Amino acid sequence: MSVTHDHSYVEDFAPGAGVLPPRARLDDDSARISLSGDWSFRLSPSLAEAPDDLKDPDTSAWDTITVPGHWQLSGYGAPAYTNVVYPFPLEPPHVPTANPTGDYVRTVTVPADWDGSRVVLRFEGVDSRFAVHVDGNLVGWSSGSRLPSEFDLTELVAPGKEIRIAVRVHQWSAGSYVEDQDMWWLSGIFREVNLLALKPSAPADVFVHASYVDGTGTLKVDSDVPGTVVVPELGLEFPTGFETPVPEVEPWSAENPRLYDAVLRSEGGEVRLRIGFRTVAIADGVLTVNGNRVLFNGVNRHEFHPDRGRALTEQDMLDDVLLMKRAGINAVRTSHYPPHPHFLDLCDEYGLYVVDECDLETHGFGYEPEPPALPNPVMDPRWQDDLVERMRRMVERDKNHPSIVIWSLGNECGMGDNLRAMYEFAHDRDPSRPVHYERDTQAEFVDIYSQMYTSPEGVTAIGEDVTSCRGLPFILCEYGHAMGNGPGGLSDYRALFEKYPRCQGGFIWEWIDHGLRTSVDGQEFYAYGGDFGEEIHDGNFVCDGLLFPDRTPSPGLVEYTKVIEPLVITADGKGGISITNRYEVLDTSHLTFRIVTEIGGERVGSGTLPVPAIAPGETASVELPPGIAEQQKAGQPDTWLTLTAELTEGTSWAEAGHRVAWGQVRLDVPTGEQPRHAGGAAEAAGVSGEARHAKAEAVGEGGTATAAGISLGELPIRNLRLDVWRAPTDNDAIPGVADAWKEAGLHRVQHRVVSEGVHDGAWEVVTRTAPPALQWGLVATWRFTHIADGSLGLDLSIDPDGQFPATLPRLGITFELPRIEQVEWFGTGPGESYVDTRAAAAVGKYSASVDELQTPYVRPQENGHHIDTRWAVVGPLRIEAVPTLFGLTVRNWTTSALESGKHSPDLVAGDTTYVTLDLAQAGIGSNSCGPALPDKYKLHTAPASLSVRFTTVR
Ligand code: IPT
Repeated sequence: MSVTHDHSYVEDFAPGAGVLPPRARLDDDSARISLSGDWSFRLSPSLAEAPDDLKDPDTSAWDTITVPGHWQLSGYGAPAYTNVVYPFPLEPPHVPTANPTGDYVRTVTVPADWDGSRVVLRFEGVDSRFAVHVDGNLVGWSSGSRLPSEFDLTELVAPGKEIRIAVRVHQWSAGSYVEDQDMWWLSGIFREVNLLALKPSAPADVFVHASYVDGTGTLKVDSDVPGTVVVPELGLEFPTGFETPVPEVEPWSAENPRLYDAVLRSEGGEVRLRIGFRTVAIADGVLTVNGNRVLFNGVNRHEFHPDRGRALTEQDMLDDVLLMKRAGINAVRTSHYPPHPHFLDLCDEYGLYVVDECDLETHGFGYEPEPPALPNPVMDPRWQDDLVERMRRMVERDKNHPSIVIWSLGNECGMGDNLRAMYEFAHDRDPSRPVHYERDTQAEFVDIYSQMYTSPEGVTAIGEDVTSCRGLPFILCEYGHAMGNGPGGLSDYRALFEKYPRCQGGFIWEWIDHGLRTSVDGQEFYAYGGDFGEEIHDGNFVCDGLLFPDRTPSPGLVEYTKVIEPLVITADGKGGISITNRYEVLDTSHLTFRIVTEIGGERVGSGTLPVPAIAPGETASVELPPGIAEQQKAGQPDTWLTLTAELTEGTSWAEAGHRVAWGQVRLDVPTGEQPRHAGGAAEAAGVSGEARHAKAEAVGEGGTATAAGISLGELPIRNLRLDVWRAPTDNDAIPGVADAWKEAGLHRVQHRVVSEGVHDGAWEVVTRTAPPALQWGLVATWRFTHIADGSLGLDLSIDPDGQFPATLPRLGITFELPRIEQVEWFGTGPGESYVDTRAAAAVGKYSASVDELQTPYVRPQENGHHIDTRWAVVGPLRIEAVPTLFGLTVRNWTTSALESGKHSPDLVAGDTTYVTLDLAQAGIGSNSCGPALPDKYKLHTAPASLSVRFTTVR
């Protein structure tokens, strides 16, 4: 048990010892041996229990582990999730004695022909701190989990001989204090390890400077070993260290990521370079790339895979990039650490603007702690070397990526001199890129004004006051918290980014849900905080992405895609179609425009629409082809035209035919009065609608209606009742909105029949729906009428009574049917939609199974609503809105099961289907981390009515 060798480095403030200076990651022809694969592995629960045998370990009894990987996802220890709080006591630089220690050992033979080369052992990422031993010699130690470290082994190896590498990795270290990112705590060698042979006569560090100003490029390549730069495509050949004008060159941008292959030749070898000419500038408070204002349609990306954690494969990274490009996303903030370098290669190649963020967060200390609270590490001089070194390691590694347009110091550390020192390093070393840090709230030193989760009103104020914060360009480095159902209200932000030049977009929080694939009793689900027995944790706050853990797009990504699409297609108000090009550099000539017209969801025509090339920023009005203009004149109800812009030819990121934008125009109403939906208004705020009194007899032979339910012929429609509750979304629950609704008793209302009888030719039932113990209620009058065609009409009117709550989660009716499988409807789809998440909902006719109608949010919650439904066929029952539209929800479990479920296997279908027709439902918002739901999306309690007809279909 005795520890004889020195482990004091675990709690050292320094960044490392015995490590080589950072340099650019190069694609060169130096020899290398990948050390990915099997290593011998042993996990000790604490440092004290880790045997002191790394000089000559007997690994015969050890396990085998795969590198790269996290030990918690390889069968050792357990993942743990906290957001802000540290899972250990705050007494930097100390860490708990129970500090899991992973020892990795493997051998490798240094090739005989490596004689004369420097032999370097390179780690791309080890979490959180590690020491390297080679053949019993301690080589050094390093820290900075998401940063590379290199060790010079030259003196310790002999060509042709085998060496034994032993790496001791510590779960906790002084470094953990500055790596408090909102994610799983996962340890180990999680990125590649390589053994490199560097020839002294070959470049080891290169800095490419490629700019583009006023149509002309300039190129200069600095190299630690001089050589010649050759760019065959440009006919260029010139020495390193010299600046060369490049007159005929295409610039690099996210939309047109033009790269030029180049090679740097030196005596000792070649370095392949991919050069993108581009200039980032800030002028008049606007950030430009090549002179064009950029609007960041961005996302915050953590590295995540549900089985591998942050140990991503190249395919995982490509999947992310392709999904982003196909969604029209043009920017990524690498929250909150430098990503695997291959991801940046992909961003260069496919075209994504990158905010490369340093591996730094100290959120759990508070922003500006005052004594006696401990200083935040960014204020404490003992951390300065480590923090500046972190910045240096990122900038040096990544400086040659054209995709990186902004450096970011880190996230959520408050303010301190160490940040200023980091800024100064980055600014001096690379003046070509602005530097970002959101908690420098007054922009004392940073080059960009940045906030997170600001309300639309807040963004408006910043847009209006162009001199605030030194007049710098403004971005939302985080907004649109994509936790669970949502985010809502994205269109409101987009409008502001277009209105105010300095408001240059933002980055949705975040890209992917970090749910870890787990199974219990043979049932698979995605685990979140607390599922591994953590004592302190932050539950499902780790699942707040636009993608589900398996990278399936959530409705949030579908919505975001629509909100940021590069063209806006609407009615032009003059009988034609207006198309606005929102691209930064592309015109529309790469797109084919397809028209489909439908009447009541049935296709009546299709074709292509010739559209002249529209330049970026321009709007064109296009006349409808003659056939369609006639349909428009005919004015049949629910005649819709859908215009889709598709890629004419395939690109590197999508096939020909990929849809980049679409719009719908309703042809049967004057184009000046285009509705956003099928039919009349059903706004969340106050539902109106004429009760339609069918000229019919009171419910007779065909259907029966009582307070308990109705039946249509043989079909029982059970438990028909008013419904005012939804399973709280994360955006309802976290800010306490759902608790306020519960205080008003909305989750447990009771129903009382006040009266029933025949009135004015209808069977009229009056009910009062009210919570126990409270004095308010909703009085509903249900008028059932038998209609000549055999259907049953329901005219419902609702009046709140007493001290009713100001807002409701929903106002609808719910009933039960014997279990059904399939639903067809005419309204909005194909995915779910709510009043503030309906941009992507197109009017049309859809069909889906009840299973398909459920959105599998990692923590079960309200989902699957379709706003503005005109009619639905739910199994044997047809429901038609006359004339008001309803929100449709169909599921095979109750709201209360949905509410109490912790993971998807908790939701079990029974033999009953629950159908809810909403008069209105509250919007979604993004209040789990963001502003309150805007008033306009709340459902204000007010008198309301609904008219529907039920028919059986066989
Ligand atoms: C913000 C963090 O920067 C981010 O990492 C994440 O935790 C996000 O919140 C919530 O999911 S910080 C918050 C105080 C606004």
